[in-house]
Amino acid sequence: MKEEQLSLLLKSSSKFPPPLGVKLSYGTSGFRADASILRSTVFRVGILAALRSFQTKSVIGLMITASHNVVSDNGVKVADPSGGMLTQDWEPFADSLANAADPHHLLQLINEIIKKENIPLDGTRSAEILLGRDTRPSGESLLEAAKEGVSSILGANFFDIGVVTTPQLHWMVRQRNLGLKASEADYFEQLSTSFRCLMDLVPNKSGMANTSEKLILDGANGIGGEKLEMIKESLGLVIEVRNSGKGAGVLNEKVGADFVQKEKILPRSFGPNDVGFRSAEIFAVVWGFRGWIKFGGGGDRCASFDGDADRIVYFSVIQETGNKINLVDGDKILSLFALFIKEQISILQQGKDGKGGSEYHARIGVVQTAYANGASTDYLKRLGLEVMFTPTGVKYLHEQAAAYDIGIYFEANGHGTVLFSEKFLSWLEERNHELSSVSIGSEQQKAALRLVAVSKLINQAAGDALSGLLLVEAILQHMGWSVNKWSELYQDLPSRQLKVKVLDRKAVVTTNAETVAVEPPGIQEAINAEIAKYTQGRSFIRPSGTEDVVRVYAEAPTQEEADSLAKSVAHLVEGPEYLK
Ligand code: 16G
Ligand code: MG
Repeated sequence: MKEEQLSLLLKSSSKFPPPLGVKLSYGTSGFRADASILRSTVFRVGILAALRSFQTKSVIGLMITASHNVVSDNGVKVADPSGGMLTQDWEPFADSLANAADPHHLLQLINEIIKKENIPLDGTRSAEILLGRDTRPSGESLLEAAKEGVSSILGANFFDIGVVTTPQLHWMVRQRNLGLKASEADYFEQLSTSFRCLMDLVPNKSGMANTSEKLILDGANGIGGEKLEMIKESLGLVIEVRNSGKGAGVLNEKVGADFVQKEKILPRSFGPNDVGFRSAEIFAVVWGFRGWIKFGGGGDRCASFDGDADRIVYFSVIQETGNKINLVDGDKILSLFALFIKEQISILQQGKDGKGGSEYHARIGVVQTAYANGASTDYLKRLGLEVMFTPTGVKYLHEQAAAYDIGIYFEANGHGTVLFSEKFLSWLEERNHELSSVSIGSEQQKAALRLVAVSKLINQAAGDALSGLLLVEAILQHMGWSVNKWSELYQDLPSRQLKVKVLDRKAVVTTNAETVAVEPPGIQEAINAEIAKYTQGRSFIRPSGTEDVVRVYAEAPTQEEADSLAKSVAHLVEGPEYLK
């Protein structure tokens, strides 16, 4: 390392002493903690991002967010050249840099990374880091720390893209590295163009009555609502944004996708009045007809984003019960996407009619985690789809989905997207070309155009609530479905999630996509014995990647059984026998 570089690093890092007595770890989605202790961490992640950019000779992203956590928390994570999450090989570097006790130790670690990864810090290259942040008040000062971190590596430059959703940052990194347009205006343009293309291809517009009414968005008082407001005019949809973050509401406080999915109740600013008139049934005597008349078949469609808009769930309001909702979670979004895509692929395949259509057997894969409701997995298998399971965390699902021609992944909590392989997209383009010369406007060509539009609408870099919402909206229009009709694709099995505070969550070690606990010894046998008390019960435990707790999940034929199974498994975790 050159003298100039050395003294620059020593000087800047002495301004960011690490918090005393705290050990930070780069978890499922980067570092997260109370914002007051994160300045040194963000500074050091700035250094890490610069090193990664030099090593990969690509643009790297750095996002300051704590997603759905309380507003006083913050966090930081790195986006790799593909726009995906930081490669797992580099996570240990993140951990070691974040926990270095002083500037000299930090310098030594940086040197080790440079040697190990063969990073050319010889001043002949430059590096570029895109910096984004969510709406947290602590974001501004942490951004300054990130800037200092990046700038303390000679030749590294940052570009501040401002307050954005996490998926926007991922998208921009990907676009930049592909040499494509990458501004926010380009992002909006791509979303609205591909959305309108799908709307133009809706087959039977008269079937749209149920879905043409208002969509109400709960923006979690974060950034997503504001971004949706910015493009909604260009979409031709009627959208009302609540909890946009501009009013008095607090970020993620009793609002947002995480709250709605876990609590299964209405977020703030929503109430029984949000049951649309269309869902009403009235008893009528009209022209000799006597009976209940059902209007439409669904209340207003509501959707919730999380604070940084990489999660989305839908719901509708159940009038009779005050704050209860009919939750349409990530599993159902996944099922809707899978159904639509499979339908388009079958139409395309029918088109191999000897008119020059080239054969291609597109491999569609669906990726879920152990949290996926068992009913959704059954449904997807009934559709004839290949379903794979990975541990919790976007990086695992994303990696698995990328192995298919079309990989559809979602966590029940609303994180997910659809990935298209380059090979499949080139074939699709070719097929589209062939079809336009032999049967323009045919069903096959429309199916090809729809799939191309989906690949442009849905974020290829990361799960994106905004693009996910637009794809749901387009498919509902295509099907002529209300949110309730969509929800009837299958009936969720009752489930319960609990969390247990333990001394050391790492004492729980799992395998088989987190469905089996291999440590502490004996606990899985005890869980199995509890499960055996129920017909068709399912339960697992796993250490949280974001909180100091062990999570418990249980599913059973009735809510009472799911509750009691979860409770007895939580007891095992709490009890002295295994974890204390
Ligand atoms: C993070 C993950 C999410 C996962 C959740 C689980 C990303 C971008 N986010 O929010 O995928 O479902 O953690 O949290 O990877 P837990 O480990 O605390 O249960
Ligand atoms: Mg999030």
